Amino acid sequence: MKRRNFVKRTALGTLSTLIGAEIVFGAKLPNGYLPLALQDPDPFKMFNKDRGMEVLNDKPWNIEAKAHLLDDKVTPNSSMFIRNNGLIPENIDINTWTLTIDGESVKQPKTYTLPELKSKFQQYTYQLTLECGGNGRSEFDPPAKGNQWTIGAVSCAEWTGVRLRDVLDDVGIKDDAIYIGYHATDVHLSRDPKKEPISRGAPMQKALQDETLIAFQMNGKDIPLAHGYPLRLVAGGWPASVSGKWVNRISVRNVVHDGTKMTGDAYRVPCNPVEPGDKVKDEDMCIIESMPVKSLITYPKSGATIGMGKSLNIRGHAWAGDLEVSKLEYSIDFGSTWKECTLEKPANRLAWQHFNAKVEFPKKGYYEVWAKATDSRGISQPMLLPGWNPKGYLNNACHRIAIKVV
Ligand SMILES: Nc1nc2c(c(=O)[nH]1)N[C@H]1C(S)=C(S)[C@@H](COP(=O)(O)O)O[C@H]1N2
Ligand SMILES: [Mo]
Repeated sequence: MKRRNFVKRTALGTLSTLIGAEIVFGAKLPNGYLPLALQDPDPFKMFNKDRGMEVLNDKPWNIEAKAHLLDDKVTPNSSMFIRNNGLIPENIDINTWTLTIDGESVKQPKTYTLPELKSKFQQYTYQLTLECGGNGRSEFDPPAKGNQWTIGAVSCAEWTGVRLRDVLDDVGIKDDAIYIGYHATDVHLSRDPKKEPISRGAPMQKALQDETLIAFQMNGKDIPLAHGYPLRLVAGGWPASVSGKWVNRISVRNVVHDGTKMTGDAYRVPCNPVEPGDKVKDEDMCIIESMPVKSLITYPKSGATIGMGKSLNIRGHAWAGDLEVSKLEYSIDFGSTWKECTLEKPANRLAWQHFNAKVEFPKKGYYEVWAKATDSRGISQPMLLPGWNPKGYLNNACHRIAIKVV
């Protein structure tokens, strides 16, 4: 009896420690009951995500969409993938939040509050495609370590903010500036405050583009916490890792930014093709810049059934990094012949483009619809896997859906 009480009290003490507060009525806790505060969080509720999304990792949170969940022209928060390298910052106070612009190549560092940023500079709104460099990683062989993204690590939301260029102009940049690098308030998985989960950037030419924003709104509202509240860099068309979330400092560098995940195999690929599985020398690795041409069939959902004699209206989106998509084709015979889809112009530069087509099937049976986009330089998506690379980046193979005609 005595011993049981002792055990119970110790367990209660442990629970209180885990929660970080005394459990006031702890003595009344039903036997075996786990306080809500310690129950596994429901990521779909926590992040307002569609329950059809796929959780790839919970430490840190990495969640991807499915093709049919990306059917909207502008991606809503509910189907936007989450890619975190560290822990989401807690207790953000927008009243004390600042953005500092510093680095070797600023004349004088300068710090802005959120109201200053919003009032001092003109605001712009753009639809911007953000695709994780590792989207499609799951297909590479030999496999690459990291989150096994299939096709859902891409989004095109509407971002509102100020131009990074206008802010850099206001600060004053020296002639030797070649790169910017961001710093943010998310926490390294080790919780070591000296380590950054990620600190990437882009050459000045990308930093100074009209569409490169320091954003404070997504789809007309405050940016959701998981996507960078209250301030985020958004550089559409480049690996989304350039678009720093929870940004509080941007350094203007006179060298290629050397922050966390700028070096080694991170967001770098062999400058020239290699054999699958090859070891690649550090000096033969190049930083990923503009993303390759790609497309996604978002309607219907793969596996759909259609009655014989009916035509099928397919639709989806296509994007091509810094470039425009100039042609979209589909095939129902595994790539032997292709027909053209109707392709819309982008809402603005770096927004994905919508396509649709009316597909007819010759007889009952199993089909696959493949989609292939071509960029403004005439470069098309590969039908199957593109070049292998150590970390499984840049898989822009044609998207395919299965259709049964009955
Ligand atoms: N501060 C910070 N910014 C970040 C990341 C991060 O872990 N921390 N992940 C990057 C990566 S790798 C991607 S693909 C995108 C994902 O953006 P999303 O979660 O809003 O879809 O954010 C980028 N910005
Ligand atoms: Mo990413």
